[in-house]
Amino acid sequence: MRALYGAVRLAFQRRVTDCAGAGISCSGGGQAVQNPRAADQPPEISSSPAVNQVTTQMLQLHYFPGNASMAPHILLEELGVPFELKLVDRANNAHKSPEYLVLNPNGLIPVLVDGSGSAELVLYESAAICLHLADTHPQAQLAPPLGSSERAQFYKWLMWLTNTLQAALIVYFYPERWADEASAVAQVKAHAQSRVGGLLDQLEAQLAAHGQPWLLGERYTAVDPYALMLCRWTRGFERPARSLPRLSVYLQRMLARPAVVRAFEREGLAQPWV
Ligand SMILES: N[C@@H](CCC(=O)N[C@@H](CS)C(=O)NCC(=O)O)C(=O)O
Repeated sequence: MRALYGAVRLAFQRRVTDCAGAGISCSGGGQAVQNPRAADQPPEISSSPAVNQVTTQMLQLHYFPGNASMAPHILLEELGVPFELKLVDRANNAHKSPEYLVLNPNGLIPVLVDGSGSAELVLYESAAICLHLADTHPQAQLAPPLGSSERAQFYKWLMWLTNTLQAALIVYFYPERWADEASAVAQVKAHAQSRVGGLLDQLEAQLAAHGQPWLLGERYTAVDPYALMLCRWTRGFERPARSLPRLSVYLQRMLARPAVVRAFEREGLAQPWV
């Protein structure tokens, strides 16, 4: 029975998925969406791919494959700590349900629930979750030392990714929120795609400027999975991130990390991943 659940779920996730793909997108609009866990739902995925647990882990990530939950998911895999993935049923608008709105009044994915402190922490905004995971696991060195100029650059890039690149991508995926007429919606989408193109050039220039493996330079930090997540969303663009020479090598380097592979596989994302 479990094998059947797995096959159905995988088939679903191959067909639909992330913000950039056909089917379910960040907008939730477009084609009708199937519910991967509609009938006889299997338990939530546990942190161990081998064992599906129903017990509550101290860290719970509310996610949807390929969505803005991907950067925190990769970081959780990098940390190697126990956590639980809770699939948000976008097909049934679960992210707009009263229960979910208690967790995130914006009705957006992701949410992290962290029960490791004295009081349970409920946190939304992907970048904030990434910062929290880096702060609470200093041994993993996912952020440069506090007060250093590298730390300042780390803040700059994380804010740029979430406020500038992600914001432009969100306009691309939700153009109907910015215009009514079909032609105007198409125009908004085209402008957003063109703006994202210029922003990808900035990422390319940053990699060219230091010639090092990761976005900040020598050191892999929390901004890297964030950049991967957003670059992946451009997969369907006329000029996707993978078409820029340095970004292409960088994305392949990211995809070679075991934690990244684990996250993509557990989300059931089909190849090509970028
Ligand atoms: N700034 C938010 C944006 C999150 C976001 O837009 N998530 C999308 C999925 S990629 C979503 O939940 N969309 C549903 C909607 O807009 O109704 C974050 O980074 O957490």
